[in-house]
Amino acid sequence: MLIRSRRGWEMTEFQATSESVFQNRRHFLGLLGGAAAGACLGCVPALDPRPQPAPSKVVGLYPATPSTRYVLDRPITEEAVAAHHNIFDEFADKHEDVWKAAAGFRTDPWTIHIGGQVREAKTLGFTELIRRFPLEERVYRHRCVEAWAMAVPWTGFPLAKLVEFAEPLPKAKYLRMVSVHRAEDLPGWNATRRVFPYYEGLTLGEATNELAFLATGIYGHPLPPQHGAPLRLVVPWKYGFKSAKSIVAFEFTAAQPGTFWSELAPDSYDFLANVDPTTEKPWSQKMETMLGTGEVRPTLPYNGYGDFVGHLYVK
Ligand SMILES: Nc1nc2c(c(=O)[nH]1)N[C@H]1C(S)=C(S)[C@@H](COP(=O)(O)O)O[C@H]1N2
Ligand SMILES: [Mo]
Repeated sequence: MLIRSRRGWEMTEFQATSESVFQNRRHFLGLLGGAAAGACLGCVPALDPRPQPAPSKVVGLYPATPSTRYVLDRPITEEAVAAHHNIFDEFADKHEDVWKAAAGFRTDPWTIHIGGQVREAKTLGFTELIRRFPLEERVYRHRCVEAWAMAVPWTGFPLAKLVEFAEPLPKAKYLRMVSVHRAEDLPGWNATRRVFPYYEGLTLGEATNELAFLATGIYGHPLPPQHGAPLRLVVPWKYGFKSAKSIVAFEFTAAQPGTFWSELAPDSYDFLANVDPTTEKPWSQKMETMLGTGEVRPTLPYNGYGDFVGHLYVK
């Protein structure tokens, strides 16, 4: 995601760079709002999406059985479109460059740490972790705060299963997730003054809601690196930036943890970041543009998932 504001300690010599990035963002949003939206987003690149070849260890897990519980109100986005328009700032700033910068990123072996307020901290390999949970396929809408949207089939398991496995202590009230921090393999790590690793958080009520999903695959095969291999969060009622990619750690906390974007730009992003058509933050969220088709649709409260999650936010 491109940056809209800088941390207080960021120095003015970087202002010019940040401003030009901001201008690009404005240009992009202009395209979304205007007649050019279809031209900009509607083109399917003639490139191969280069999914990760299925490692032998996961053979037999894909494709997983599709769930019929979650239904879409729009067509599924073409795989090549979704695979070439990504936000993964540790790799590259431009959406269309992420898949190239991420190609060949090593995701095996991959170690995951589960700790904080839990009965006993655990460290285990990705394959060992996912073998514990039956995988299923779910189609979900995805809504980025930049006002583009897509609809994709994820493969994975409910985050609630991982929470159960972690055995949180009664004082655990939040779940913090941390993305990969192998700086030497992430060409965007030092490209801005943002401080990686990327980190996100949910309340335990959100983390155990049935919609909260840990994806290991997309379009019937393991995740390619640009989508957050080998394991990423998917919380479809929230803006896309909540869905941390390439997770290496889960930490249960008593206090609300900080999150990457809410700490970078607190006036524009909040901890909850639920999709909300009535807000103007960081700009109007009233409409959204589908990737691939350029179709413009009204934004739905909770991205259309209010029946599942609305009760979490009743005051
Ligand atoms: N580690 C990490 N996770 C991330 C991001 C990121 O830059 N770094 N971008 C977020 C944003 S803003 C969005 S919209 C989604 C995009 O997911 P996709 O590229 O698979 O569509 O990933 C989210 N997860
Ligand atoms: Mo996003």
